[in-house]
Amino acid sequence: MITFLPYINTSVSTPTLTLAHSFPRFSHRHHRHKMSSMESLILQLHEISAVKFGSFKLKSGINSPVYIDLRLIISYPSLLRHISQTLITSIPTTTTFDLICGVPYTALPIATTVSISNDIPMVMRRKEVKDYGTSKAIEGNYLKDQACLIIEDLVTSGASVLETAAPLRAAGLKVTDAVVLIDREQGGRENLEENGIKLHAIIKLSEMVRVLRDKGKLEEETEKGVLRFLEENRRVGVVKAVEKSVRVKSLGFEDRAKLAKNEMGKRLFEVMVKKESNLCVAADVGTAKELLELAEKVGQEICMLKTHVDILPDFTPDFGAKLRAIADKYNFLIFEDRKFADIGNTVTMQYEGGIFRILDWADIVNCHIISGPGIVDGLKLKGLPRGKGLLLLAEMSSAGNFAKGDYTAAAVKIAEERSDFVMGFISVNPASWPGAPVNPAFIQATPGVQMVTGGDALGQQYNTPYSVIYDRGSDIIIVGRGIIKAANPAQAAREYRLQGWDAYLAKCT
Ligand code: S5P
Repeated sequence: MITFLPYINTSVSTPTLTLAHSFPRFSHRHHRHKMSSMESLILQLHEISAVKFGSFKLKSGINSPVYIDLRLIISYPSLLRHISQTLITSIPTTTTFDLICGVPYTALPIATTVSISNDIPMVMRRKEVKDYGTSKAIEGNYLKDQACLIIEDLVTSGASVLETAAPLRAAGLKVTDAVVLIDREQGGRENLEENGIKLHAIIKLSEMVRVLRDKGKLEEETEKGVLRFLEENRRVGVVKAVEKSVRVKSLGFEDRAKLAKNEMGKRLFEVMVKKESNLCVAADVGTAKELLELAEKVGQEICMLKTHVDILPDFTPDFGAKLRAIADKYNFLIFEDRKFADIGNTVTMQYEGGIFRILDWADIVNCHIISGPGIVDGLKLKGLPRGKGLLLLAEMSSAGNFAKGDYTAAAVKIAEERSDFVMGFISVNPASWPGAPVNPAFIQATPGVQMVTGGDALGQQYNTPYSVIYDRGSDIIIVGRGIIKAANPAQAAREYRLQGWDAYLAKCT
């Protein structure tokens, strides 16, 4: 029978309660006994053989001289309690949260123990649900914008934490922190940081081997072998880890340019490749003057500039030519977000006429399909002979919108039947569409993007560049206020471009 070292828990404090929404928020005091508690944990984990030394193949495909199997801890209730208390008391006081969520499956009992002994509500992520858009992906009660702390047993690349963070974020929860029992120090911290998640680790693998060596549980040779391994495998790509388990490599934009039937779609793919940019800036500024200034500032970073020309009080007939000059200088396409919605005959006139004469200067326009396929035929009549492209609004980013299910499927059908003019979709989660991935000849462009998830007061809902491109299967991030309201829009555009492009590369490598 195994005897454990004494349970060290004298400094555990009750959670600080402050009201956030209708649930209490939690933060935690310090852990006076961190070192001794940590050492004691390490020894106990070693004693139950949750830590093994030898040669083991990891989920990420690499061979490791150390293997950690924390599933065993459920057989040792006092150890499970010890781990749970140490985890929760190790989080900095500045970190507040409303809920906790364990990464399935090993961390579920840990999260449950934390929940019941600290009276913190828990939510659970259903591993088998693929569609993050439905509330069923997350079990339990929660409110939008509540902060959720992720609890994990072991982090290597951080892929599992990200797989849990994505549906939580998609459900409107804020995920900014994760606490883990053991950090294998193989890039998880960095990968998570890049995705806006701070990792709090109780035990680092290098510390663990040092403690075991100090306590005479490990040969010097073994310790050296593990430390060498860590040195040589500092970064396990999060992508590789995710791909191995759930993903198929996506086709690159170069190949998709060849598949595109619409000329403007082909050109957009080519611009994206050339500029290494899948960023579209939504230039929703107050005047035409500001818009042209913004286009100069962000031109270098974008593949496409999106306009709402009907909001510009100082619009003049030469606006189109001026914007075209900037677009040519920086090699980006102009997308007038007109959202046509009328019958075919009316939209032909709206496209071509009026004071805006959109057809003269916009490379791309979009339309709803609420009126049926005739709207596409109408726009095509005018646009196709002039080499233009059309995006169909298959989904929308705003809360409570009706563009889903059969409506989205109808948009795909209309696009397939008119792929000489339709170049793609405005979408939110194309990876969740029935039959996904849809025809790669089509481009997916997604609005509702900011560096952190959330929304505005009028129903807009935001996802991060990574989650939009990588998890939700889109191609282009459309960013408005995240860039135009930034202190330095040029720099913000650069940051969004890098994030968007990294996420694209992650899908294709
Ligand atoms: O569903 C949609 C479709 C579009 S085109 N949701 C959207 O937000 N848009 C547009 O994207 C919207 O009109 C705005 O120009 C931009 C989002 O701006 P942001 O400031 O919220 O990033």
